[in-house]
Amino acid sequence: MADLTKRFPENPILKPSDINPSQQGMKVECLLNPGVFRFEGKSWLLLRVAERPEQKPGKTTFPVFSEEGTLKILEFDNADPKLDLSDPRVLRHDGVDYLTTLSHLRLVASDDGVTFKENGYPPIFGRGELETFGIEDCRVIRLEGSHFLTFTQVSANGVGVGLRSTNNWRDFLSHGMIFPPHNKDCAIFDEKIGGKYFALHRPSSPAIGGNYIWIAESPDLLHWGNNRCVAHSRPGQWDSARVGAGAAPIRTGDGWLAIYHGANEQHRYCLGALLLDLKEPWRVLARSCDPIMEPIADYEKTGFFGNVIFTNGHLVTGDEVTLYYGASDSVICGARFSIAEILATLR
Ligand code: MAN
Repeated sequence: MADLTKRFPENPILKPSDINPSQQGMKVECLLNPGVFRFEGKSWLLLRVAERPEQKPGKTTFPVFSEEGTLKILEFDNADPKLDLSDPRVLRHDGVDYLTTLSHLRLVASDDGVTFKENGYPPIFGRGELETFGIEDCRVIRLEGSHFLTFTQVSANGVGVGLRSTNNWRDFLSHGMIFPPHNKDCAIFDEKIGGKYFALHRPSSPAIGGNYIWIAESPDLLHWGNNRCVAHSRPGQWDSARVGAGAAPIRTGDGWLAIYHGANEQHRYCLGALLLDLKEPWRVLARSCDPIMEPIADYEKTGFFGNVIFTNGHLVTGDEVTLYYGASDSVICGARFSIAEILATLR
């Protein structure tokens, strides 16, 4: 089946060479998975910028932050028998895992939703012992006059979900880690339901269970409880290995439309959708059988990590969702969907 998307003809709209490195000695290797929001009459992307030094022949060189926030460069010899380089995103040395790049978040703005440029707002870096390997894949919502950011925090302690808030995108309040390891893909609903905040999140259970979408509720955005499992990966299907929420679910007359990513054992990432009950959002009313979007364009099939479409940001105008996504973990792209068309495919 052809997917339901109208891709931007301008895709990719941003590539690594469009963004300056955060400091001398770093190279922007990949742009990925932007958070999306409106602010001061413009559309904004909060890009994930993945950097490392230019690679030297025979060596693998990558940056990490110390707990104090200084950048350290680590280097391994590719001939080292203790080094495992089988995944371009992660390396393992002597049983210890690292990321091959260090990610921070960068703001770009646009008047037309297609041409995005940096305009003087500061980059957002990982800080402290829970973010020494960087911060990634940020969801942004607006609630009660502030923007709230949920993002993946990575360090040798594990992978969890951090929360920060801001009123002006220059000063940030850190609310710490709200979902401890292993957890990522946290999308807070952008309105309260029955007087409570709700968030989709994705714990990983290595033995019994798997990489499933869960929902939690909170009185204050900081303390989350009453966790329930919402959606499993589905053996033998396109989302057989892992599923994870995209951006905040979209309120429709039929329920909350939650766009999610699903990957199979070959790490092919597609998008699908869930329809959640408006009042009891832990109840799934319907789900995509086939993906609503698959990696079929060249820029989605080849890159730093090919065959990946990953979204954590969109803007909604009436029936139209303008979805922004990372393609092949390399470049930023956009696509448009009709909400009614997605709903019509759910079973
Ligand atoms: C994980 C995350 C994403 C990334 C995909 C595909 O789900 O690290 O950031 O885009 O893998 O590599």
